[in-house]
Amino acid sequence: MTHPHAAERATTSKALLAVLDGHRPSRRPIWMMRQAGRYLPEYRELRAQAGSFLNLCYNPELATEVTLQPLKRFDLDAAILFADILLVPQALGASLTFAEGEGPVLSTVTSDRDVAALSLDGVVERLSPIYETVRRVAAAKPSHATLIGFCGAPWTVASYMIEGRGSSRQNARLAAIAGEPWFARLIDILVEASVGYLVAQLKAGAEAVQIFDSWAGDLPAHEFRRWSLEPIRKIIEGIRAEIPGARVIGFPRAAGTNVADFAASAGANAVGVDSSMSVEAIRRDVIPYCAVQGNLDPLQLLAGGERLDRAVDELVTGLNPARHIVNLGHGILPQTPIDNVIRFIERVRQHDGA
Ligand code: 1CP
Repeated sequence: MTHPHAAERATTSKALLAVLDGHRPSRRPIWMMRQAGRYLPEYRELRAQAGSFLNLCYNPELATEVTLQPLKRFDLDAAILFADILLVPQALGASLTFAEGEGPVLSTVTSDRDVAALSLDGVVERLSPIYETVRRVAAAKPSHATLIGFCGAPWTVASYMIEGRGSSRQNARLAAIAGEPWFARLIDILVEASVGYLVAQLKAGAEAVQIFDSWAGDLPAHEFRRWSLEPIRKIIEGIRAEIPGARVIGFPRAAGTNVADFAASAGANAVGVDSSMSVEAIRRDVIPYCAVQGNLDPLQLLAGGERLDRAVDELVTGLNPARHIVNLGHGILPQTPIDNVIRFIERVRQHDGA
């Protein structure tokens, strides 16, 4: 049996999907992590209107508008669903608030009893406003743009659940390294919830999904394999058991020399890499296995000027366009001047057809 994307695979004119499928794109696909966000005045306005960040996430009408804001201003190849990785723990039963200027605050999970209190029952359904946003964006976005859904990777999400905030990962690292049984169970729960959540996003119209492991760099090598790579590999396998050919981007941020292992065995169509990785290391560790996404330093984008042009030139000329999704090494910073974003995208476009 041919899989559902078979026809599209051969003929897609969407640059980002072409690269995920291993083809040469019509132009270099570009998007930016956190492209919908505080550096845009129109985001800040809607965010104020919604009252809180979580209200914005759960309001399909406003979340759709926010998702599309960067595509109205810039010549981008993807829209990323506006939501947050911490909605999954909330749907599992954790309490979640975003303290103004402080970031997320969650109830903590540090024992068998805390893990037993989490509920996988109905978790996918509780996130249904998110799928409504996906459906609306899929219907409204420009046709050349790809809609990317996402979730956090089990390790990164577990670290927020264990610490209750984003500032430290000491207790989470200890639980992982000590091999606590409740920690292993928490990871399994997050794998299962993430499969259901991403399958629902794909069925609602997401054309690819990204799994963010923002804190993958905190794990020593063998723990990385066990708690970052292996759960992500299982999520990808679980998604494809339901949706054969589903396209997935893995982002094991700051994983250093573990990136090669990840690229070879996670099963992702592309691997996102942070800005510390040189073009030579990307060619050696990622390109033999899959496409790469990245990795301009967000501070280089913020700084702008001719050095930004040179950094773009080095990145783009160093990588085969059939294997490269142009992006940052991490999320765009709120202070980034909009003119620098325009300059970045124009500079990449100058290389198309060259
Ligand atoms: O006040 C505000 O407006 C909230 C700021 C904000 C935004 C715009 C947060 C709070 N989350 C988001 C949206 C978001 N988060 C998106 C969708 C939009 C897009 O990418 O354009 C995505 C994909 C995320 C993912 C996310 N949330 C990650 C993984 C990526 C990364 O940046 O490493 C993480 C770690 C979070 C947690 C989170 N959400 C928000 C904050 C302040 C934090 C904590 C970050 C930290 O601990 O440093």
